[in-house]
Amino acid sequence: MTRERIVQGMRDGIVAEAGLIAHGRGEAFDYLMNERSLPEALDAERAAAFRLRDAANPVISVNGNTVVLCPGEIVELARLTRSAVEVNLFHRTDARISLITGALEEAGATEVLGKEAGGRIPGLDHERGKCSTEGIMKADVILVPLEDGDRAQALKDMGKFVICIDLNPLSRTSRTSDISIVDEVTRAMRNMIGFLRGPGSREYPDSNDDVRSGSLVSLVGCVPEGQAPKHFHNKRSLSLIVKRMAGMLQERFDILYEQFDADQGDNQEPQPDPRQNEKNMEDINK
Ligand code: PTJ
Repeated sequence: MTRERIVQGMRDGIVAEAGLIAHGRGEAFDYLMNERSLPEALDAERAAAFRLRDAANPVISVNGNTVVLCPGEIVELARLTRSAVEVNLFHRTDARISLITGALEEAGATEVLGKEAGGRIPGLDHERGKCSTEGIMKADVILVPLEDGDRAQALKDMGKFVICIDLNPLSRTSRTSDISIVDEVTRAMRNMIGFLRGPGSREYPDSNDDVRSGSLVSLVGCVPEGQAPKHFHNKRSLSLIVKRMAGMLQERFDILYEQFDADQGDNQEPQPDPRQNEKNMEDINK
C-alpha cells in the first residue's frame, strides 16, 4: 500500500525519482524491526512530540515522500504543536513545490510555507539551501522526516534543535540529529499525535533546562508508569536500536542454520557448525 502511494506520487510529480530509492532503503530497515514501532522509537516520539509542542517557533519540514505518505498526519501534528509547515525539497522545482503545497491544502493545511524562499541554509548549494524566512530561518526546533545528511548537519550548524524521522539508525541524519526517531514516518507521526492527544497529556510538564540544553531530554515523571525510561538520550537510543536489529538478524541466522542442519542427509559430509566455531564466523564475516 505505501509502496503504491510512493509510485503513484512519483507519477503525479510529487515524489522525486530518488524518492523511490529512498523508500526501498527504508523498507529494508523496516523489515529489521518487523514493521513495528520499537520501544526506543516510542520514547523518541514521545520526547519529540513534547519538544515540538514546547518550542517557540516549531517547524515541520516536509518533502515529496512524506506528503504522499501522511498528509493528514502532518496537518494534525502541526495543529497540535502550533508548528509551521514548510515544503523544503532536496530536488527543488517550482512545479513540485506547488503540487506538494496543493496536496497539503487538500489535507486541510491553511498555510504552507516554502514557495517564498528568501532564506538560505548556509553550507548548502544554492537550490538545496533555499528555505523560507518565516519558517526554517526563524525556527528553533525543526522536525525533518526523511532528511538528507548534509542538510541535517547544516541545520545543526545553524543552531537548530533537529528532530529527524529516519528508518536507518546509521544514517548521518540519525547520527547528527538531537532526537532521531527510527520508525516509519506514518507510524511515527501517528504515535506523536497519540502522545499529544493522550489522556495524560495535560499532565506532561513543560520541557526543562535539560531539554533546552541539547540531546538529553528529561522526561522525569511524564511517562506512563513502567513504559519508558526516565530519560531519553539519543545516542543510547540509537545504539539499542542497532542492537535490536542485530538480534533480529542473529535470530534469522539461527533459524536458517537449523533448517540447513535438519536438511542434511545422514550420508552427507557433516558441515562445521558456524555457531560453535569462531573461525567459521570470521569466514562468514569476510
Ligand atoms: O522530495 P525531495 O526532493 O526533498 O527528496 C526526498 C528524498 C527522500 C529523495 C531525499 O531527501 C533523499 O534522497 O533522502 P535520502 O538521503 O535518500 O534519505 C532518506 C532516508 O529516509 C533513508 O535513510 C531511508 O532509510 C529513510 N526512509 C525512507 N522511507 C522512509 C524512511 N524513513 C521513515 N519512513 C519512511 N517511509
